[in-house]
Amino acid sequence: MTIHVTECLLRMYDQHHELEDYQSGVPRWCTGCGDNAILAAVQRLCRDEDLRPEKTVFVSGIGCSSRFPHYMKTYGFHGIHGRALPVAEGIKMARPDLNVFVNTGDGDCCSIGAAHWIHAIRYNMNMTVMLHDNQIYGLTKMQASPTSPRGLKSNTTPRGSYLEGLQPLTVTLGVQNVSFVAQAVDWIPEALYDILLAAYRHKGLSFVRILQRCPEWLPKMLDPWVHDPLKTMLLTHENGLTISPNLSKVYKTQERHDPSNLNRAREIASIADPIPVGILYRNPDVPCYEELRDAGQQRSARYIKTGFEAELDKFTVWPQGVDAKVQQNA
Ligand SMILES: Cc1ncc(C[n+]2csc(CCOP(=O)(O)OP(=O)(O)O)c2C)c(N)n1
Ligand code: SF4
Ligand SMILES: [Mg+2]
Repeated sequence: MTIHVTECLLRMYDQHHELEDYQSGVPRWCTGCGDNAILAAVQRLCRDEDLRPEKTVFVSGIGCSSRFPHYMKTYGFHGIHGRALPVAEGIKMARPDLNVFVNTGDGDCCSIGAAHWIHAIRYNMNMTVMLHDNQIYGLTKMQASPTSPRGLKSNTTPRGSYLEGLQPLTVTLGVQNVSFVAQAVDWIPEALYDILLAAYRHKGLSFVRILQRCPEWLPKMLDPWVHDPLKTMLLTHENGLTISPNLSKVYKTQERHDPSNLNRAREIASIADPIPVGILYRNPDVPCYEELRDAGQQRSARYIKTGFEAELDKFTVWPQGVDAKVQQNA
């Protein structure tokens, strides 16, 4: 097949995307909200990986962070509180060819959506899940979330929360079929970008917990870590995150961690101080549910209609005598 030069140029033009091709609207998040940094990293990733906007979908639940799809010029589904993951799985099942991203808050994922979270890890469908963990319910104005630290005073815990915060990484790493787990922080954009890129490129469900600042309700909570680079532990490895000399100069607390080591990943996951940043676990060999099920096979409208009608017919109350006639003709 010969392709004309103009057609070739047109195709190249069509396939190349700039940042603006992914930007939509003006984010309504508060100034200094960590969600802004996550959005910037994701838009850069889409541009650099040249993701086709019409082949890309962002799914969210409800919360400040769940406004994410509105700011991406791609397909999006701003869903129901806690239900981002099953919606994303449905999309992936019907259209495995799409790039599926999920943006979920700590309330959305770890509280009301906790059951879906566990099963989504087990199903291991190929998608990138970002947990925007600000350790509070932001949108509904400051209720404690499962990841809130012990002692946090909030509208639902006026005397301080009684329980230690749930650690999303240890939970995820404990689920059967887990295939990719990483941690990032919104205030180190270079590492955030590299981790999201590795997550996107992983085949399977990649779960990235991002510690995200909420200056509106918890203005100083993460300050000790933001202002003291020694309180961040970069996880480096040739099969994980390789960091630039500049970043290495600033963040001197480092551990060489091989992401294939699940036991060490589980130990690292429970470290709260210093905050581990990097890829904790990666296993590219875990099968994806959509492949096990041969998802996305094109079925004709007629095939679907016939199957649907057959299902409904099971519950039909036929007038007397008709039943036998139907059976004769069946
Ligand atoms: C079924 C249901 N229950 C409760 C709510 C109220 N609600 C909306 S957002 C939210 C919490 C959001 O917190 P989080 O997921 O951490 O997101 P953030 O706003 O912090 O980004 C709650 C409880 C709702 N919208 N729907
Ligand atoms: S309330 Fe918190 S999480 Fe919500 S937009 Fe403002 S800073 Fe961000
Ligand atoms: Mg939250």
